Amino acid sequence: GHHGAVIWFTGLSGAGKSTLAMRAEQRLFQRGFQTYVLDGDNVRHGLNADLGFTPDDRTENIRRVGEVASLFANAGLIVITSFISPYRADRERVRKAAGAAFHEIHIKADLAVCEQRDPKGLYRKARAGEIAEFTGISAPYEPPENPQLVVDTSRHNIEECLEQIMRYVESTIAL
Ligand code: GGZ
Repeated sequence: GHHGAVIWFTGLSGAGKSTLAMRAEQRLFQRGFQTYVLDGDNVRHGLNADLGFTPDDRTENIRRVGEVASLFANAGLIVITSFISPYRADRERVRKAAGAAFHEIHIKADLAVCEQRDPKGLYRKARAGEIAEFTGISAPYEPPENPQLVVDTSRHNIEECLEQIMRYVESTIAL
């Protein structure tokens, strides 16, 4: 299909990836595009239920998500993926596989802001040593060097961030 694309969100836990993915999906759907969000909720409980959060497991998580996203994009969908995807090399591998249809969007927020939000209490648990290898606390996050778009959720509210994403998508993908 002509409109297939992979919109790849990357960012820390609590940065706002899932919220923005759902909101962008709604907007695109209203405009008549076929869209689908891949995130931990629909992938880590099923396809990737065998994977945890070791470096190797995260790499495999992202590899599989990239393959599925590419298939959906080839079928004409605008796929939005919402994973921390902390390793640059993993994201670059997906970019190479998906080609021109790949759009990397950094959903950016300072660690301190994410930790302050802590919507699921995971940062608190990570600080207490109850969760090992937690991204930003005891596991790395490698920010993108040349993302197609950076959306800073610590400086802009959700609506403004959504507008930035939609402006990018409408000017480059969903024309
Ligand atoms: C990071 C973790 C961890 C560890 C559980 N590190 O805020 P959330 O809860 O809903 O999103 C996080 C999600 C991250 O899964 P991803 O598939 O996006 O990660 S990756 O791309 O790195 O493979 C968080 C929760 O799972 N979570 N343990 N140790 N986030």
